Amino acid sequence: LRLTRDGAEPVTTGLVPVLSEGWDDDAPWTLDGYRERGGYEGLRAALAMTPDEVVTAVSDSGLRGRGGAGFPTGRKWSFIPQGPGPDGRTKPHYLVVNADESEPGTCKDIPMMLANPHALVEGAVISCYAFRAQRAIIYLRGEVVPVLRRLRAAVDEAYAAGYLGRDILGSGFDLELMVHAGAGAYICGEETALLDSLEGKRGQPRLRPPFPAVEGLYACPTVVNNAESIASVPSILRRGVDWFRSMGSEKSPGFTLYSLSGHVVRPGQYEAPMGITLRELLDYAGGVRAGHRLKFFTPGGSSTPILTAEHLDLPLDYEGMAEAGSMLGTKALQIFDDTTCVLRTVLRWSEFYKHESCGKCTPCREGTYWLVQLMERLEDGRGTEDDLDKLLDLSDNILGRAFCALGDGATSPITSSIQYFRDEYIAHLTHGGCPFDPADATVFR
Ligand code: L3W
Repeated sequence: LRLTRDGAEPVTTGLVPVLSEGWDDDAPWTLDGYRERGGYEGLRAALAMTPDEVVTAVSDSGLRGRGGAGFPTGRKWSFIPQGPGPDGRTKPHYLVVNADESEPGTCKDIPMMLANPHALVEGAVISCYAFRAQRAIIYLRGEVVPVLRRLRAAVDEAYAAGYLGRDILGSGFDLELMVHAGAGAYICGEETALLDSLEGKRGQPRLRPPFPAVEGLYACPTVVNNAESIASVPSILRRGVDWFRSMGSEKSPGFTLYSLSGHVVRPGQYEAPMGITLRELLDYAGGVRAGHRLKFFTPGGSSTPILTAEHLDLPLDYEGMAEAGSMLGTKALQIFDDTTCVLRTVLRWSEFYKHESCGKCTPCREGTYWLVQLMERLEDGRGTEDDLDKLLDLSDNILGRAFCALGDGATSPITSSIQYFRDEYIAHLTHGGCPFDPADATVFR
């Protein structure tokens, strides 16, 4: 463990269990277990400060949204209007925790909430105290019933212990927190579709602006933050801004959960300082499975452009991934070795986006349908080189023209795979189908 720095350089190496601390203990999810690890000390520290001081601490820490976009958390909180509006009325404020984890390959929030639900509850209380909200809702992916039970049990424990409800720890601050289960639509992870879903409507994205911070749930100021972002807050209050900033880089400070899946020896969650490289994470994960080499990977789920072995030594942070032409996203590192057919993988993702497109806007609704048609033809060996150009043209017409990030995300695996593996696309055409020996290329068939 290297939680502090000795020299001038921030730590960007080694594993740093913070949210994943105690995961191997017996029943780490109980309130007692959490308190033994310092749980709810961050809340006590926060309640000894003014709400504005808490916002300042989180802003100064540099914590950025862990759901994919990396928006500064403290800045988002500071957008919440305080005091009466022009009509003299003060609207209620809401915190909505986005725990609708559904991005392909993304698997960090669910294990985090299973093992450490109180970190999320404590983070929610601190956050609501900071931007003066008296209602918090955790919007959970509906399929994960064990997580729903565990979160609700943690919320009950927190109410009984005085961390939720009226006059929290004698501070005079009141907060009601509820856990809501979604109904299984990927689009409801988009923050405004999520809000519509919570209001009982069909989950479809809203036009922004107004951003939720101004007009969110029931047209009231609402902070929507990813579950990992909120669960990271208590550690900042407990251990301090300097401690948080001792990890990662100036623009991407702190620790985060990296999820490794696919062709690695030990898939799972690896919590490390921002900016660790995939090469180092692969060392912890036992490397790519024996006898094979890395072919490509996603840095943060299928919506982030794929990268290849030439990017193994780049920092896995917002700047490093942008420089490589990709995005950090959800830090869902899906590892694919040399037995993988790129086209088959991309087609599988395209089918996902087509299935999950909510249909509200034409570029995404029609575009994802045509992406699948073209990808099917190419993968099957029935396409032409013109189809490749058509795919790129179609992607160009979806990117930036869809109502929300779903359309953009659908184009990422297509354009990036053509960038790095055009030869493999051509090989499918000349070979009349997948050129891999089916005995080797068993994956994803
Ligand atoms: C107030 C402004 N608020 C921006 C807020 C905005 C939102 C946040 C980020 O997409 C990405 C996407 C996926 N006043 C504001 C403001 N905000 N300007 O900041 O906003 P934005 O539009 O940059 O991104 P987004 O729509 O939140 C998220 C990528 O994440 N992704 C998918 C993730 C999926 C999951 C999951 O399943 N759990 O996380 C993967 O990479 O492609 O680019 O809150 O309101 N002026």
